[in-house]
Amino acid sequence: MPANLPPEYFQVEKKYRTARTTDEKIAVLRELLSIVPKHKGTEKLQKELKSKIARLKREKEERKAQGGRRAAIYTVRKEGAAQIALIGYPNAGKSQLLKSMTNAQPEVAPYPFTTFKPNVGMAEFEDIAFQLVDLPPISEEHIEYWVLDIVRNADLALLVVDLSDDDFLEQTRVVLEKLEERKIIPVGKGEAEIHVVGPIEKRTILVANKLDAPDADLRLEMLREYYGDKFPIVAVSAVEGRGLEELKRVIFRELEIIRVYTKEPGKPPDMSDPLILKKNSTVLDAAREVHKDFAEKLKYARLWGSSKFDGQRVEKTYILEDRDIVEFHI
Ligand SMILES: Nc1nc2c(ncn2[C@@H]2O[C@H](COP(=O)(O)OP(=O)(O)OP(=O)(O)O)[C@@H](O)[C@H]2O)c(=O)[nH]1
Ligand SMILES: [Mg+2]
Repeated sequence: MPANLPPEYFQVEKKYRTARTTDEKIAVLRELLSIVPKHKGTEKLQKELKSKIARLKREKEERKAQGGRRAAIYTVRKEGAAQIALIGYPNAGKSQLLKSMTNAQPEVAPYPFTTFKPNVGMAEFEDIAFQLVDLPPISEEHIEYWVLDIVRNADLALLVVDLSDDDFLEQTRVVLEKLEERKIIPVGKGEAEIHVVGPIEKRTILVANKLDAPDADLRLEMLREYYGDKFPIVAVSAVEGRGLEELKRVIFRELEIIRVYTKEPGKPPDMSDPLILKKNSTVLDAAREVHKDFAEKLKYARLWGSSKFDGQRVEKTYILEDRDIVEFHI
C-alpha cells in the first residue's frame, strides 16, 4: 500500500467491506480510484483497482447470462460412461491433462488460477468414453459452491499433483483438507460409501503430473510413501503424453463398471453402445437399464461372452461380467 494516500481513501475503503451488491462494490472501487493521487508510486494500486472493477463487471455479465442468479453457477450434464472431476492445487496441470486426453482446447498457462469455469472433454477408452471435467483450482482461497457440487456429483475424482513443485505434499494436503472441510472425503480403493446426509466419500485417484520435470521421480517416491496406502497413484506427464493410457485403465478399474452388450433374438449384438453397469449387476439390473417395463416382464436371458457361455440360458439373478452379451426373453 503506497504511504501517501489521503485519509479519505481509508474512509471510503471501509465502505467496500459492507457493500452487498456487485454494483455497490464497483461504485466504491470507482470512488477509490478517483481519490488515489495519480503518480508513479500509486500505479500498482491503480492497476489493481481497475482490474478488480473489470473482474466484477465480467462476473456481473456472466450472472446476467446465467439468468441473474447471485453467482455464476455451472453444471455439467453427464455424458459417456462416467463423469470424472479434475481437481487440484493451482497450476498442477489439470487443464493440460484435459487437453492431452481429449479434443478439448482449454486455456493452459504457466501461472495459477487460469481456469474459472468448467472445461469438458471426452477421453476415449477402448469402446467407451469418459467425460473429464476440468475445474478451477482448490486452494486456501474461497472455493465456489458449484465447483464442490460438480465434485460431489462426479463418479470419480482425479486429484492432480504437481511433481515439479517442492511444495507438492503441502499442496496435496491443502486440497484434501479443503474438500474435507466442505464434507467431501476423498477415499481410495474399496472405501467409498454413499450417505444420504452428512459427508460424502468420493473415490479419488492421485495423478502425479509433470513426471518429466527435474527430480520428479524423487517426489513421486515421496508421494507414494505418504499416500500410497490411501489412494491409487498414477504417474504421468500430461505434456509428453506419458502414462495416459495407464491412467485410463486405472480410471476404468476404479470406476468398478462393466460393459454389457444387448442383442435381439436372431440378430447380431449391438456392439456400438454398451450398457454401463456397476460391477456385480445382474441380468435384471441390465434389463432395468434398458427399460422399466422390460424388466418387469423379463423371464430369463441368454448369454454370450465369457468363454463358458455361448447362448446359454441364465436366470434374472445371474451376475454379469464385463463384455457379456445378453439377449432378453420376455
Ligand atoms: N513440465 C511439465 N509441465 C506441465 C505439465 N502439465 C502441465 N504443465 C505446465 O504447468 C502449467 C500449468 O498448467 P495448467 O494445465 O494450466 O494447470 P491447471 O492445474 O489447470 O492450473 P489452474 O487452472 O490455474 O488451476 C503450464 O505452464 C503447463 O504447461 C507436464 O506434464 N510437464
Ligand atoms: Mg486450469
